[in-house]
Amino acid sequence: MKRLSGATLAELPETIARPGFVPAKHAVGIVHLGIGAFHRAHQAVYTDDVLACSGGDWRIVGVSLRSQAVADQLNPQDGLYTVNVKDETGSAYRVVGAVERVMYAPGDPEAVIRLMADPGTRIVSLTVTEKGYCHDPASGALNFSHPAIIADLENPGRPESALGYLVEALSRRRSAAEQPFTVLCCDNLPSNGPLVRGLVLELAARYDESLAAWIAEEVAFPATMIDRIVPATTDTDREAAATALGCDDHGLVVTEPFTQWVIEDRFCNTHPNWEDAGAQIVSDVEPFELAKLRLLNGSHSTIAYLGYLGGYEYVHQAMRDPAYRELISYLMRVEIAPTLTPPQGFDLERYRQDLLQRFSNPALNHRTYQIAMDGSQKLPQRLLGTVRDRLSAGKGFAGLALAVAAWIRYVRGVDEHGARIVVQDPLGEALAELTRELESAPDIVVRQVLGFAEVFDNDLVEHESFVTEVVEAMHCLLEFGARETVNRFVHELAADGSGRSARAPT
Ligand code: CS2
Repeated sequence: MKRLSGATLAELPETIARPGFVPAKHAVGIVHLGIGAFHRAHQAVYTDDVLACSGGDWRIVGVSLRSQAVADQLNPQDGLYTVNVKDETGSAYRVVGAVERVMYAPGDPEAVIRLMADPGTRIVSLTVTEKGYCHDPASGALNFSHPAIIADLENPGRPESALGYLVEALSRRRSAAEQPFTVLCCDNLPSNGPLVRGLVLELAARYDESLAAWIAEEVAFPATMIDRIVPATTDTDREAAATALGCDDHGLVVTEPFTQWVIEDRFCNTHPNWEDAGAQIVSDVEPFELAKLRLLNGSHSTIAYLGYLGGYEYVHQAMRDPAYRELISYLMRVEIAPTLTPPQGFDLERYRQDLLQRFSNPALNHRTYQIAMDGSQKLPQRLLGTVRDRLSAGKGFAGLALAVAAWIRYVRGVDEHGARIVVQDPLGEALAELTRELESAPDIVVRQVLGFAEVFDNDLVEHESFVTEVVEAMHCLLEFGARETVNRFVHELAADGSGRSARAPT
């Protein structure tokens, strides 16, 4: 079958939306590090809309830091790919033309640095996942013993990490007396802009204090809140797309109708008018970010661990289980929402209802296993900050403790039938070691894990009430399994007038 490309674009059926601009007429203004499915379904779509409505030289060169796969998918297609938006009411396809090409960084790091250093590049954006920042997830400090950071320090002209690329490219901009690019982090990290700024400054200072001072002075790192659920594309998705398009698309991404992007108004160079495409540019992103990380991602991780352990392959399957749905609804309403100060015009209750619906989207096969990945990097901002706030407010956190227990049970690496779980996590080995005796000595093991400072910092294990609650949840998980534990939990909520907070109606 033919493949999607500039040459086949005109042959697509009329029902397929295509770029509202002539791609070749627009130069590149954005270099994006980590061009995975999320970027293609989110920032690239906003940029595609801006190109269509206000033009400008804002096409994107995607960079893959680790794998050749996306370059192989998109380059033979002239950067074109399709976004398939679907839910229970229907499915629509749209071809995106914002991406010019994809570079595989390890193949030619110098070419990537040169492009980033080129004054035409006014934004370098990133989605390299939480672990791509080579930092300690609990403290936010750069991990100088990370192999990629060691390699970058030895050989700055041939970086491996995203931070290494940023520092080297900014250094060249400075040497050439050129205006720097804005660094736009689009990963689900707390205060993502300031966090990345801190990491870049830490690394830069190791090379040259004056470079760090220049970056601190001249370069903007806006914070962002990014939101769109984008499961990994499957062969079934690709087959359905081939039928709809009449050609193969190796770069297809599948997503939900919902999309949101809130960007801090802090740029050191020009930027596309993403507002024209529905993004919000605001002075303070933090309240949006906190609400999203805690309500959406915190619930997502809870569904992922309890769902995976309970035998639910997909998020929507777990959400069809009334007990799971009730637990997630309760968690958001009673334990998480009260820790948030919503931004003006942001209706938390509405957001919660929408999330229950988004998680239940039966057209998206979002694997619990996919979300369960890299938990050590995700837990602090998704669940543990909320636990800390609940502790200091003297409020209950039984649902959060259950989620943490489920994570510990998951990283044990053995499922409820004794089969191996392939735990994908940069700290997976240390966690496997820590949890080896979980079944025989749960109390000791839970306490040890909660004392694992890379994830929990040093404070949480000091809170006896928290430790006890996680231990109790673990006993339940080990004795009854995840599904029965969730059942019991919601029954207790229904019956309970004390201890745990009152039952939350869905
Ligand atoms: C998910 C997120 O994989 C995960 O950990 O929780 O990717 C989630 O789908 C997005 O943040 C939604 O905006």
